[in-house]
Amino acid sequence: TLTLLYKLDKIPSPSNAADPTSPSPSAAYNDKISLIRTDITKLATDAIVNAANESLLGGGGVDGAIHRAAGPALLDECRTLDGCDTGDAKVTQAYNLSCKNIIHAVGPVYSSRNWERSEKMLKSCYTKSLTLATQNDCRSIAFSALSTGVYGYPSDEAAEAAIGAVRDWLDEDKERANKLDRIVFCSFMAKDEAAYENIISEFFPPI
Ligand code: AR6
Repeated sequence: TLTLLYKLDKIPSPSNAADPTSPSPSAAYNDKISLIRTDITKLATDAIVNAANESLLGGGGVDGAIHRAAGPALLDECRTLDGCDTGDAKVTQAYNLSCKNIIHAVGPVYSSRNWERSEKMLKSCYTKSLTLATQNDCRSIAFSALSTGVYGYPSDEAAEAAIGAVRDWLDEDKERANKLDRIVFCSFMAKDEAAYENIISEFFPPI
């Protein structure tokens, strides 16, 4: 299934990736990034990221789809986690899903009056999820478009925060970045896919 993701890449692979003298650090991570529009429960990345709520006890949207596909044992494990703060994430097993772990991230309910807090919380979901993935030996991760459904985050702003946070996390610690081979932004609605496509080259410029 990872092969399938590579085929669906919307970003050209760096043509000079094998050249160690190539001075293009800002593009060095392009071959790790994928955009895909699909049902995230079908992906076989090591980790998938759920758009959960603070109870971690399930809900609608992608959360409902993940709980249905994973089976009731997921809820049993979630009950032991004592919820999760907004902007944070917790990890579980994946039960009947093809991935190894589910990372349950709690995005903010969008507030236009307090967009700075919304952005900080959303970015925090992405960076905490990436760190959790590496701590759990996951080499690939697929994010759902956190907060862009019921929680009302505008797609363009959410895509910018999401991709920007991933870029910052990769740049922060190169050794840690190399623990991840693939980071997938998985959208479900055309509006979210378009938002990612519009902004991706700002953070991962084509070479
Ligand atoms: N695969 C991938 N993405 C999906 C899927 C799917 N199967 N289904 C929906 N999406 P939402 P939120 C997209 O509403 O805004 C829940 O009740 C969807 O198009 O699921 O963070 C939780 O329990 C959208 O882009 O999550 C919380 O209470 C994205 O997933 C609350 O909703 C997120 O939409 C969280 O709201």
